[in-house]
Amino acid sequence: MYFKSISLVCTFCTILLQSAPPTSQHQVLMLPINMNSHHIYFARLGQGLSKLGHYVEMIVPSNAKISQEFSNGSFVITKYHVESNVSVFNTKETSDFLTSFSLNKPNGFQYMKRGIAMFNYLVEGTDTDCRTLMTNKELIDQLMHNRSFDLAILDVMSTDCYVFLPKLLKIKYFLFSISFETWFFGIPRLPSFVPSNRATHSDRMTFSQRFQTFVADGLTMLTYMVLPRPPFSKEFFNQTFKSEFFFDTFKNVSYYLFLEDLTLGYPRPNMPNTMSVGDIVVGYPSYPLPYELDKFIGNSNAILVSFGSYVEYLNEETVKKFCSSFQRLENYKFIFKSKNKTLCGDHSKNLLIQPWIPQNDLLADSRIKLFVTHGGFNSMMESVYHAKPVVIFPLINDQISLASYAERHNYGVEMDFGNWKVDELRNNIIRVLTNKTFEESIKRSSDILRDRKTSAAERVSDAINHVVKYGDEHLKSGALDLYWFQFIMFDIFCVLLLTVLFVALIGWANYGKLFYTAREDLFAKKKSPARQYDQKKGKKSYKS
Ligand SMILES: *[C@@H]1O[C@H](CO)[C@@H](O)[C@H](O)[C@H]1NC(C)=O
Ligand SMILES: *[C@@H]1O[C@H](CO)[C@@H](O)[C@H](O)[C@H]1NC(C)=O
Ligand SMILES: *[C@@H]1O[C@H](CO)[C@@H](O)[C@H](O)[C@H]1NC(C)=O
Ligand SMILES: *[C@@H]1O[C@H](CO)[C@@H](O)[C@H](O)[C@H]1NC(C)=O
Ligand SMILES: *[C@@H]1O[C@H](CO)[C@@H](O)[C@H](O)[C@H]1NC(C)=O
Ligand SMILES: *[C@@H]1O[C@H](CO)[C@@H](O)[C@H](O)[C@H]1NC(C)=O
Ligand SMILES: CC(=O)N[C@H]1CO[C@H](CO)[C@@H](O)[C@@H]1O
Repeated sequence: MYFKSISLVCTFCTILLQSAPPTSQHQVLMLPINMNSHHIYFARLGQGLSKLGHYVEMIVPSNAKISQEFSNGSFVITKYHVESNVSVFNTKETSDFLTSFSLNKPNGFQYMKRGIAMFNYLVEGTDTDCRTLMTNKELIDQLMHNRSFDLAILDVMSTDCYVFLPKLLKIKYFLFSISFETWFFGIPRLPSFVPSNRATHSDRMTFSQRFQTFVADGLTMLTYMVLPRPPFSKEFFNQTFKSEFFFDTFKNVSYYLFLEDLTLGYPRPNMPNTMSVGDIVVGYPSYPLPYELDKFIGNSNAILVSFGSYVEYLNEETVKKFCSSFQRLENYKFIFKSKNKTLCGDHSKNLLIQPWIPQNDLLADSRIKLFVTHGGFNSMMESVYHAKPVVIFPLINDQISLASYAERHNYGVEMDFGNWKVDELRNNIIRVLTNKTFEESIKRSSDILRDRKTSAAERVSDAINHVVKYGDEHLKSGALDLYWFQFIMFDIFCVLLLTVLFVALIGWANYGKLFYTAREDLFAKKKSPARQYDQKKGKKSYKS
């Protein structure tokens, strides 16, 4: 039996090797920002590309926490030394902000003020990482002289500083990440039918929702343009590399790779140099569960609970509520991802707490029936891929729009972190498990997701080969050379409106005169033949 399965696996390997020969061999440099979830997207892309024959090297700060499943992968992870031992995205300040935002729902103005301060803090930290990298002479020398990179993949959320590296190496670069502010990229994703990434609207919006979306998109763009950017870029480049620095971070991008998918978002247009590659985070093989997990689940139905790394932010009260919800569903086994083994005391027979879980393998397991999640993109994609219905507690950013999309499409139900009761969670879990609608809906989306001729990695690989071979000029539309107000035809509407106003104004200015002349005309012509003809035509009473 054992040998048979080994030989079966080997046959499978041979088939795989034969059917997917390396298509190309380019050297690709990846520079994600120092955020755990971004490391995952980039690492998945790195894995996929290196399987297709590319040499991929991901450069991250020494304090980056990269899941061990990637650390012995086929692509290279190079760390550079940074002073701090924790990324700005994982500090107490950041977690406090997230917690207070998701639990207290601060009011608009307060939130905006804190949000901007937070934004600056994160941008500053991200930029500091980059400057540390750029002044790491040894590593930069190696990258410049001991490799021959063909292309770089940067993070949409990176600062201008990150563009130095592809500039230095004289290579083209792609941007990869969630599709924020796509007006910048010259894609006609109009606010009339593309809800913003952090809103709960669907793609069929009322006037006021379209208005909100328009204003929100416009404001975000404006904020981005107006907010003080780290001022050091130009000077830093001048001093460190003694060369002139000119770039337009967004316009000089060869390709935009967006972490989005048709099964988790409304239909959206793309351009010849933009691509949706959300499916990069799914589709890799799953392995049997580790012994402890397998034994714990046994023959029961199980529910997976994971809030990603956000779980460390939950306050004690929230945690207690979760614990008692699990207790009240004693027919199910719960697997809860947390570093704190004693989170629920030691009472629960039906609860296993693990600091790390093989999420993909668990979701692939037929005994897992439901996923309680924060609705992060990776987690949502994995539940769609494995057709596991969800109960979602969205916290921030795109989790909010993903949750509302999922609820609208009956993938599961959405709950509010700041306001929920133990029985509510229990009832929702039972409802999602017993009403077949949820399972059927997500199964259908799973089929749609799996019905692709090429994998995301193959599509990106094709784009890399194409750009390395032919450049990117022919892929870029004229939209990139327009100002935003030209792009959304604001100027044309303004001219039209002004014309209408002008005509109306002239009309109005002449109205009095016109009216006066008309009256004079009327009186003058009272006895005119035309008038008499009119009277004859039938208005007898007038005649008499
Ligand atoms: C590392 O790779 C080996 C061989 O491919 C595999 O058996 C092992 O599970 C991997 N380790 C991790 C932590 O993924
Ligand atoms: C980071 O470093 C500081 C001081 O060097 C130390 O006190 C702290 O425990 C470290 N934190 C982590 C997560 O290693
Ligand atoms: C260049 O890179 C190769 C492999 O990556 C390594 O073996 C070699 O030592 C490097 N040479 C220098 C001078 O760093
Ligand atoms: C660097 O900046 C200085 C001062 O602004 C300028 O005179 C010099 O030309 C710059 N050097 C390069 C190479 O652009
Ligand atoms: C673990 O959780 C328990 C119960 O919520 C709490 O009392 C304890 O302080 C937590 N331990 C750590 C290390 O956070
Ligand atoms: C199942 O759930 C769907 C979606 O929420 C709902 O429309 C339907 O009425 C439910 N069916 C039953 C039998 O409760
Ligand atoms: C708009 C813009 O920044 N274009 C620049 C892109 O990069 C090339 C060189 O690779 C420059 O020549 C362009 O001016």
